[in-house]
Order: sequence, then C-alpha cells, then structure tokens
Amino acid sequence: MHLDPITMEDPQDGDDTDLLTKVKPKTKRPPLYKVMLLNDDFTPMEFVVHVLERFFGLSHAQSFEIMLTVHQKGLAVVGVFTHEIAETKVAQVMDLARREQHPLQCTMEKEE
Ligand code: TYC
Repeated sequence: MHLDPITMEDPQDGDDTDLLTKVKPKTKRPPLYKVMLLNDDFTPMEFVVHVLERFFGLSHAQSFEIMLTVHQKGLAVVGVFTHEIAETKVAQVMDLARREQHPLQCTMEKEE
C-alpha cells in the first residue's frame, strides 16, 4: 500500500473523500438552431441573394449557390446559431421581405 505524503491517505482506497474534486466543470454548450430559407415562385432570385449577403455574411458566390439550392430543392439551411441570434436573423429576413412585399419565408428549427 502507498500513502499520499500530503493527505496520508491511500490513493487507491476507494473511499469517497475526493468526490468533490471530481465534479464535472459545468460548461454545457447552448442548443443550436438551424435557420432555413424556403422556396416560393415569386421572390426574385436577386432579392434572396441580397438577403443572404446582408444578414448571413456570405459572399456573393456562396449566396448565389445557396439561393439555387433552395430554388431547386425547396429549402436549405443557411446557418446554425444560438436561439437569440437565429431569432434575430429570421426576424431580419421576414421584416425586409414583408417591406419589399415578397412572400419569402425564413424559419428556424432546433438542431438535434
Ligand atoms: N423560386 C424563386 C424564383 O424562381 C427564387 C427563390 C429562391 C425564391 C430561393 C425563394 O428562398 C427562395 N424567382
């Protein structure tokens, strides 16, 4: 048997005296939300590209590519954010679309 020179305990004795030092650091990551754009037949392609550049910090080329994916597949995830940021992005897109009278839809969904 070997005794720790400081505590004079057997490090292998299996008692619970060191439990408090083993509690997991509580740094849980926040849940993330996918922000999605939905296709429609009326919103101009250029408007969707503009929205992606303006609110999602994407390059023109990336924005055009995602717009085309939505156009062809019906929807696409345009980014993943914490709840508050995702909500803000959705509100920004929906607000500009409404002001410009386009039926563009933007939604968010929890990432599992
Ligand atoms: N389908 C639209 C058109 O042909 C373009 C479009 C793309 C609309 C993506 C919405 O989320 C969208 N003008």
